[in-house]
Amino acid sequence: MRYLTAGESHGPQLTTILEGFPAGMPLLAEDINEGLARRQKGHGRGRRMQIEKDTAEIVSGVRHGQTLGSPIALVVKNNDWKHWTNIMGAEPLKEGQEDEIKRKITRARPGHADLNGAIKYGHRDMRNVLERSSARETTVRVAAGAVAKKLLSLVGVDVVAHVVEIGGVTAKVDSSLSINELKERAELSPVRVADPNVEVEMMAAIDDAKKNGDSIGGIVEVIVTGMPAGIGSYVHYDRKLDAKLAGAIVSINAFKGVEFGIGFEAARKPGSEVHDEIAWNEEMGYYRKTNRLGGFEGGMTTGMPIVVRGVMKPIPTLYKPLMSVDIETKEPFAASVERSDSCAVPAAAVVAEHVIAWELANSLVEQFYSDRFDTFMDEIKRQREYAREF
Ligand code: EPS
Repeated sequence: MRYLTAGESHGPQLTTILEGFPAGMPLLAEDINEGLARRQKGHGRGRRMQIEKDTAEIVSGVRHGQTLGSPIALVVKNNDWKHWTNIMGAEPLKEGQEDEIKRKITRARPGHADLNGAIKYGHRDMRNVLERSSARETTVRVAAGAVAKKLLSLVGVDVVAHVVEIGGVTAKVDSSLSINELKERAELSPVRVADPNVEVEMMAAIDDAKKNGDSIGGIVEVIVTGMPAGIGSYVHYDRKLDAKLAGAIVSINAFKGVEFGIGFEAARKPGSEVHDEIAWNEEMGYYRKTNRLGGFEGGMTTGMPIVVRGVMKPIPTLYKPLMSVDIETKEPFAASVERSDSCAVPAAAVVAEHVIAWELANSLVEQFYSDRFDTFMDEIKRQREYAREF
């Protein structure tokens, strides 16, 4: 499967085209809108989220609530577009209209795509870069991932994300919580954290950052249950599923690192405390007594829950800007100040959940390919039975 996204942050709409879903899969706009609404939430978001109310329109590939096997096109309109029609219009500017548009952006924001993007594409107005590099694009990545999540839910795979750290405040998550309890707790939290004891402290850290014109980052965790064992591959580097998940996480705006299971902690422990012992019983088939490797061995799923974490740097748009250089004069200047969020970690957790869902759905479609959704589901069922008895 593959998907493309198109759209500028303040353009008329965001679009995504998804290819490769089997025909006959149930799909409703509300399956997608739930994810979009969850992405808009979170303490620390700026004013833009009060302007938008993201909903997806399914404009092709679905008829009477079922996928057709043809490309699925989804559109999310930008409500803010009405304030930007002159600045962002596709038509050439008319005589005298130059005065109507805002100043050119010539002072790159450190940590953003602004300067590198301007050099690469030859843009003298860095708005041409920031409109597309904006995390607004994650809206349609969530829309695409929501269709993937629907496929996963129909074959018994559950994906949930929660926040485990914001601005140095760390959650202690009760490991006996079921995935559903975790999901419920995170959903009720304004910072998407499952540990109620740190919620207030996290919100205070966000408020402090905002008051100081600053921003803070954090760590999100995605947990997946129900993936069959043996998905992915060990035979070639570009078929390793954990590598694809790692790529998906680091492709989210502002994400700088990724780990599975105990992650970087593995560097500090002997092998006997890192690897998971293998066992078998009638009900589960093969399982691991622990899950320190986070659901992967040799680039393939083990059948244990997948546990993947990603680290998000603080958003680089600062109301207290860092120093930069004006590309017109080459003089030192404070970077441009643009409207932004002071912390988007809770929203980014939702994005992480959806980009992981996409990779997992893709891996299943690749391994159990069928043009028809019913036979695709049968194949997965057969695989589970086979793996249990193997
Ligand atoms: C973003 C800047 C802000 C955020 C935006 C990401 O947008 P604006 O420039 O319109 O204030 O609100 O995030 C979204 C619009 C979104 O939907 O998540 C940026 O520069 O990355």
